Amino acid sequence: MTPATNAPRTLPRTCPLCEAVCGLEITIDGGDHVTAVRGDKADPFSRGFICPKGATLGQLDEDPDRLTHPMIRDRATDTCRAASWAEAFGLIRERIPQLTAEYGNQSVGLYLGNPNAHTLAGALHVPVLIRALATRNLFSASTADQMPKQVSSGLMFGDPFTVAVPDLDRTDYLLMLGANPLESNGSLCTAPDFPGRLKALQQRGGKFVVVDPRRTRTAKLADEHLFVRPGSDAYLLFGIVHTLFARELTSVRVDVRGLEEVRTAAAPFTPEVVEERTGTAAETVVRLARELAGAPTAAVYARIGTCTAEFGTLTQWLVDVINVLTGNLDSPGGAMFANGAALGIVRTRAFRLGRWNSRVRGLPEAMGELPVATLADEIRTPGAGQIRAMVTVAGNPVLSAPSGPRLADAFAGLDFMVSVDRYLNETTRYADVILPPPRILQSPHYDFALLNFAVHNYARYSRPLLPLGADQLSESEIMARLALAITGQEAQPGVNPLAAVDEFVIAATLHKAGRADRRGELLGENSIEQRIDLMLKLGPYGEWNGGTLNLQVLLDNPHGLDLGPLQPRLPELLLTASKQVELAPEALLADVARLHERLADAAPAMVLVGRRQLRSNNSWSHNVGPLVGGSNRCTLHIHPDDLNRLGLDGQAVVKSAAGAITVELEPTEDIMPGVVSLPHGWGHGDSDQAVARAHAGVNANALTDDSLVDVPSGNAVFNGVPVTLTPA
Ligand SMILES: Nc1nc2c(c(=O)[nH]1)N[C@H]1C(S)=C(S)[C@@H](COP(=O)(O)OP(=O)(O)OC[C@H]3O[C@@H](n4cnc5c(=O)[nH]c(N)nc54)[C@H](O)[C@@H]3O)O[C@H]1N2
Ligand SMILES: Nc1nc2c(c(=O)[nH]1)N[C@H]1C(S)=C(S)[C@@H](COP(=O)(O)OP(=O)(O)OC[C@H]3O[C@@H](n4cnc5c(=O)[nH]c(N)nc54)[C@H](O)[C@@H]3O)O[C@H]1N2
Ligand code: SF4
Ligand SMILES: [Mo]
Repeated sequence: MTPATNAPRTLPRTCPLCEAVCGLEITIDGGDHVTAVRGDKADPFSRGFICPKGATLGQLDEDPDRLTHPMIRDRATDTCRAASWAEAFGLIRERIPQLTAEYGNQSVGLYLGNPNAHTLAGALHVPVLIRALATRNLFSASTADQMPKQVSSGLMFGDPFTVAVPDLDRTDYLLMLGANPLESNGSLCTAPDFPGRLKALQQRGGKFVVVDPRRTRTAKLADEHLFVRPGSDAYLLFGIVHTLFARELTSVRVDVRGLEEVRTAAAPFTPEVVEERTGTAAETVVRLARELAGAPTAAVYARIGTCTAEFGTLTQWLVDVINVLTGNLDSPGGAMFANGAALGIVRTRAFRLGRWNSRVRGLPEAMGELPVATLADEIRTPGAGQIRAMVTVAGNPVLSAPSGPRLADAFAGLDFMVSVDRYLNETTRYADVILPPPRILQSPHYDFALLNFAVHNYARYSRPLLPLGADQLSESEIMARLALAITGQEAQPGVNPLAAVDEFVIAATLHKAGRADRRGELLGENSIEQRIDLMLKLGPYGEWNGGTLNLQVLLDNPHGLDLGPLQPRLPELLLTASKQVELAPEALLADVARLHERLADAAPAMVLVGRRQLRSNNSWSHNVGPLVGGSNRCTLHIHPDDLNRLGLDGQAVVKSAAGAITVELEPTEDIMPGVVSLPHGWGHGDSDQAVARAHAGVNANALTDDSLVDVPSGNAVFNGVPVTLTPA
């Protein structure tokens, strides 16, 4: 790649691995080898914080098992060989248009994985691919993750991206459910050094309470930890809402509609009813309500443990209902809305749910997507509109989607599959063509998505630290070329397809902004930078919007730019028809009946939940030596009482409605009796990645069941899955 002619250098760059967006200082030798990664002390947001994943970013980036050339699979022998870009795109250009000509656009499905939220290509150039495919069979990790929050925000505020985050640095009281930021570093709450921010909360006299069926590292730091039966958070939060009304503790400070409807909906969920279902004592429910109402400022925050559950959307809704009822929504120290610096998609119409439905199960569309829990159905069920080919970008749904092995079977039966991925892995092994992105350090970085969920307004742009090699394409260019190939087109000689895409977007954006004559003023080395400059200039701090921000300002501040604490943003943000916060959206009130009905069902004797591990990153960090082993192993946490009661030792067979696996047991007092926990992203037994194969683990999603979803959002259910355990 780069000849070793440079002097060693240390350069700043944002870490792209998780939502904490830490600033890093990366030392590179004379060539392209990373010799050290440290936290960037000059970053005003992360202030030098780094975790073990960030510290090993160089090893991940230089992983000898990563793909460096396009790969083409020979179906007869099921072997992959390196190919040229021309051959790879040529094959796609031959196969996909054939399928769409015969079976229509719906015959090609698209799955977008988590790293798309962390790459510039994911934000700026995946949309081109979506437009080229023009398929309703669009799926992503969002419906295995945060869709319930986005649906609830969409219904309450009119925009699914208007997501309130706890004002972590100023709050006096934080009630946190189903999140473990000491391991995950936070999610839908961009907060580098989350642990330090929680300690600061305590040091300034505040309190934080964790609700989790496991006594996590976060729970141990907390002032109080409450065990909760998996999947029962909506009852707990309804109990708090009930109490706020019953004891006249409400102090609503934003303009809302539907207060009485919420009071009525909460009426049946008395603290006593809640105790029965959640295991949380009635007086604790009442005390939590009093503490939330009485604290000078307070915020409720609930994350993946509560999203990927049977009542995910109701839970997320109730979080914001409580934030409203206690006078903390959009108020400093409460739950607030960040103001990202880059102009995003300008929405003018209120969010609508279920504009169309999935073909096989009739599940509702949300944000243009269908639930990943029905992807296998759409591939396997014959008929008009059946998916016959797939494109996956930065995803590993065989390990990350519910009923993963069923999805693997479905992929195996496809006519054609293309994956854009760093690795040949559990998912991409079914692809006919794999297109590899370049190294992380060869890619530019700006957190278009995550900075809209930050606990402090901030912006940072990183140029690529290393140039592309002669035979490499940027991931953005891969998207542009893939979009062409899918529509049967070839790049015109002398035309860079990426620049053409960017030019189109720039022209349209300038036109919409009434600045068509300003094209010549855009700064930047290439069309991507010019797009960023444009989004910054038109953004809330932008030079073309009464402010000073543009690309040059970020280039002059390579360690990041502090844009100040969160500010109240209502009512301007509201896109609801009423221009009020919709506290009781019909689609959610309708789902309360389901919650109520479930009260009559007996709770299962044993349920499965997930967990994240500090040195793990979903499914794709297990090939980095220093990250695997020790505490980072794929074991089933089980309470010793359950272990003894069931006569288990060493390993157990875990069975669910969806499947069975044999797994190593790890007894711990830190989990509720009646609950077992298995991390996801493991199951690398057949992997070509040597380190990952040696630490294979098992696929937790062989147990999760794709027939179960959170009804309003269609989100997958990973927590509270009924299981039985028997000796292995
Ligand atoms: N049981 C259970 N299942 C879960 C969860 C759980 O808690 N429990 N969590 C869910 C959640 S929150 C999520 S977000 C999903 C994640 O689900 P996915 O996004 O499907 O899975 P990842 O493991 O993140 O896989 C990312 C893939 O992208 C590739 N990759 C990495 N960087 C890049 C890049 O820059 N470009 C490209 N093109 N590829 C790249 C990796 O090699 C890997 O194949 O899993 C979900 N699944
Ligand atoms: N180190 C590391 N960091 C990561 C990731 C990773 O894989 N590893 N993944 C990233 C991704 S994609 C995401 S989305 C975020 C997620 O970030 P977090 O939301 O913080 O995710 P977890 O650490 O899995 O914490 C979820 C907690 O929910 C608990 N839980 C399970 N079921 C229930 C329930 O029914 N009710 C309640 N109240 N709690 C429950 C689990 O025991 C667990 O402790 O993390 C990101 N950061
Ligand atoms: S916390 Fe997240 S962003 Fe920060 S260094 Fe670790 S992986 Fe990177
Ligand atoms: Mo996620």
